[in-house]
Amino acid sequence: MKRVLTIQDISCLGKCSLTIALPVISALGSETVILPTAVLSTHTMFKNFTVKELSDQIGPITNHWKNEGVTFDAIYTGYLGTIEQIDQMKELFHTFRSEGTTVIVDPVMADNGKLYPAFDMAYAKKNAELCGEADIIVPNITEACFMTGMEYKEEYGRDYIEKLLARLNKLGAKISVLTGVSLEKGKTGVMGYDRETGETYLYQNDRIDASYHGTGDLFSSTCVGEMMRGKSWQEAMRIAADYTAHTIEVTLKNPKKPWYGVDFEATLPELIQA
Ligand code: PXL
Repeated sequence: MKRVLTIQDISCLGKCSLTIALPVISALGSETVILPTAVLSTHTMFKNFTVKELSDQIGPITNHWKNEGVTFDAIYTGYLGTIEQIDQMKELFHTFRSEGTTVIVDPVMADNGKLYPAFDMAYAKKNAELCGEADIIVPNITEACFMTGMEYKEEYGRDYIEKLLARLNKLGAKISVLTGVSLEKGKTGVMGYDRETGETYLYQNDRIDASYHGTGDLFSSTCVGEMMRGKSWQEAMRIAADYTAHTIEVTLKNPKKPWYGVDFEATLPELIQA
């Protein structure tokens, strides 16, 4: 069985970060080791959320694992809280990366042209450094713009996306994947570039006019789980894009849907069997 380490916050209520990554990656058949970066009462789209940083636990926890001789097939980072934690991640990659380890960085910090409440430009710059250490990065367009200094646009053509991908590629990851890419009216999806093969991959599915919190985490967690099930990065991205869109559709049909996240619990059985 593959063993995945995922490092993100625990938003106790909110269906995002670890409360998505742990069930999804486990359900896809990998042992999922978690390293919580902070505990929040809810994600940061709620008002009055509480936060307890766990930066001081990262050293002792990882030292213990090191002494136990633990190894990982994948290391996947999502929402991190501080610049200091990004430095801690670089050290962690250095400690636990071996030849067979795939490092996936989702530089969670922004969407729809704006940084999330906890972050600033210094954080974005630091996240760009972390992306340089990864095998695969999966930013959305907003995050890619903050990391590369490119202007954020709501309307764009293929040229803009190719330029953004080229700039992302310069950050240093082997594979750069942009999410939320819409190159045709009514469509949305992902575009990726593999610097080793020079291959570009575009996948678009039908755009659903709804924006939900945690869907980026659902996409990334599904990609990680599927790659660990032996899928290529392109196949994993396609499956994850379809699964995320399908889950939004199912959520929209639920008359009692929560505003703060998607009903992935309802769709997970289909993903496992697919
Ligand atoms: O889904 C991304 C995410 C993860 N964790 C926390 C967040 C967010 C997005 O806002 O607030 C705490």
